Amino acid sequence: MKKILVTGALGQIGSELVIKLRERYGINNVVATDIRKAEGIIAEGPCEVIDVTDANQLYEVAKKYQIDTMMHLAALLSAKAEENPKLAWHINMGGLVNALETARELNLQFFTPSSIGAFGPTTPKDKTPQDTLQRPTTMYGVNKVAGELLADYYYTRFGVDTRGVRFPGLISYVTLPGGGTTDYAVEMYYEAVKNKTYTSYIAEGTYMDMMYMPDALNAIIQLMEANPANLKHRNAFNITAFSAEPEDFASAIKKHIPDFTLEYQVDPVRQKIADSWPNSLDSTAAMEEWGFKAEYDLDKMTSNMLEKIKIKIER
Ligand code: AKB
Repeated sequence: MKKILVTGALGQIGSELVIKLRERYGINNVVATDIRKAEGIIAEGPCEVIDVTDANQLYEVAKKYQIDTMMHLAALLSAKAEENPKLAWHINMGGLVNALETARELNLQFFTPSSIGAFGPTTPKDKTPQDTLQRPTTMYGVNKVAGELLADYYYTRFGVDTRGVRFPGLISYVTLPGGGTTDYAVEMYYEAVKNKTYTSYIAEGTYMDMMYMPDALNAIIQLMEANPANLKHRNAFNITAFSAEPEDFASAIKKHIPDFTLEYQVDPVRQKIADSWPNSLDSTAAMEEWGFKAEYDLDKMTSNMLEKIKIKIER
């Protein structure tokens, strides 16, 4: 990876990934693209406004900067996709095909994330295997499974060096997620610092995989730099840091803010999505094929999140 283009660069993952990639590969070697105009720290390096559903724009920008790697992050998340399934298909699938076509035409290395959302209610719920039944019941899940297959297809059919992971819920204090089902966990940390109380839209006892953003960024870089000879799966590696339900987050927060309280007002739409997802993934394939390892467990992440949010709010 020498010259990288990131789509969705202003989103929850992109806004941190761009900074990390620029530190590693040089500020001028990472082009941040998004449908919105970049400002602040992201705008200090090369930036372009791109609508990923416009194949030509994507191709022209990749060509202009002589890109050799694309990290395609632009997508609608699960809850937003359920609100507007047709738009989700247009952005998530239309954008992905355009990105893969650019990768094929310009011979780019390619990363795109899948998600725990690629599984469905008939998937084994605990220690979900790498290769298993995938019959998701959400539009986001349909997009993610199709995306995994499409990325595999571009590798086997055209030799495009496609790679990817199935992300769990990602937790970060830098940029808020938007329109996801796992977003409740991020909201809980902010509300704990601001008001010492949070009302969860996800029900007690609902386990989902989670990960702190630094581990997610390291996973992307490690996978992209991995020796291709060791990759049996290439796309859609299960990765996870820990599995947690709302009460687990509350207990971890209470170690720092003892009078924190958690209440519930369950949103049936997002709860139905969460109920269709696994409780916990098995990430053995990622560990064996490219050495994936998460550094942050729930307690370590909680200390860091609370400290960073306090600083951010007090500023
Ligand atoms: C979402 O909740 O939609 C995402 C995901 C798990 O893919 N965070």
